[in-house]
Amino acid sequence: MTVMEQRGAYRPTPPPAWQPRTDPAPLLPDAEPYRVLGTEAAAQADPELLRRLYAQLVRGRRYNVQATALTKQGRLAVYPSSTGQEACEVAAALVLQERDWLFPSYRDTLAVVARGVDPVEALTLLRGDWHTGYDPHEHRVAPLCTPLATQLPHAVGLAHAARLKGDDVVALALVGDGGTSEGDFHEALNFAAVWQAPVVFLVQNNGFAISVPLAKQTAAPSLAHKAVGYGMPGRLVDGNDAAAVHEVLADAVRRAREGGGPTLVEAVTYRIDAHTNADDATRYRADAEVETWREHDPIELLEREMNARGLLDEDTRRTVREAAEEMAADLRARMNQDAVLDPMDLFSHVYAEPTPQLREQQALLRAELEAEQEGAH
Ligand SMILES: Cc1ncc(C[n+]2csc(CCOP(=O)(O)OP(=O)(O)O)c2C)c(N)n1
Ligand SMILES: [Mg+2]
Repeated sequence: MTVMEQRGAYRPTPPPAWQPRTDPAPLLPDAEPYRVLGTEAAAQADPELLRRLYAQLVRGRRYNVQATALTKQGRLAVYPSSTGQEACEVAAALVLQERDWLFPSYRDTLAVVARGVDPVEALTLLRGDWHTGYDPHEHRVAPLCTPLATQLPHAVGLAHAARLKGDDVVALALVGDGGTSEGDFHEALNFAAVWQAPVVFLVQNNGFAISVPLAKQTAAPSLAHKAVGYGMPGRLVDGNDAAAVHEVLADAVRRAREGGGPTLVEAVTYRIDAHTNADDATRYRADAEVETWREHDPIELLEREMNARGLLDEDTRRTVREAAEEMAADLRARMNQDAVLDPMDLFSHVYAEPTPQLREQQALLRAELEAEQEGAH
């Protein structure tokens, strides 16, 4: 049923954001990114959560390495690695309830897999085989979005619709620092704040939009400050501190669920690998900068904390490593099988009713394929 058909039920009450705001102070982000690991706050972190985060971080890094290797073997067309950003990916997946929705960008395969999507299906699009590759409804994960920031208005629309229907659903949308310069970012945040939609925006500020550094992307004091202009809180967090990202996102998700409206979270992190396997990052950034960030590695930060609290013995470490290796071996084996594809699928799902041009192209391709078949006999 469309919204128009259920017009009787479509009676949104004016949301609280329609009250004029006078004090921007509560919306402002902290001056420094929030940290948990290595601080006094770490003592409060739940050991079980730290163990889950750790297992997923290790698995995620192994996934990035394996997927990158598959591009070199010609098994994967392109892979935007999130090595260095695993804490954001994993925290975003673990913070949601089953009924919530995740809206990823092309760099967020790890979040998608950590939410339960099959590791091979999550690569279908990047392999160039088929549309999304997985059923978005199965795990409530929207398609990996290649056009920058378009996933944000989708997330707001879904969250707003869920709220109108009375469904207890929060949408979490991921976007990069470069994506914050898109019109879709503005439209999504403005709409979400005015309507107090239950949505959380997580900006992974990894320092670059391909070769464009953050300093050329924005003149704002931080990306989190952008929240204030829309009338929602902005939070700044260390994006390599899995416990901190999880805590900040958990607060934002809770707030959204309780009707408090959207939050913009900026996670300060770094893209250790090149933009994709097709990019040469040495052309626009110095190795020394990469090395500095390697010393602030999300897995090592968590390991250090867990060691200090006696939460990581050699057995646990081995079990986690072995599980990651098993996942990688399975990914390798299945990605090495040739996909069986029907070239005519190119025309499926383009429009509900194919246009005359599409029909014409479809007929042309069919004729060519038939001629090829005949030639083969
Ligand atoms: C609308 C749109 N414009 C341009 C591009 C080309 N493009 C692909 S990735 C990228 C950089 C995005 O950087 P950022 O948002 O920081 O994300 P990151 O790749 O760092 O995760 C650009 C410009 C695109 N995919 N979509
Ligand atoms: Mg970026």
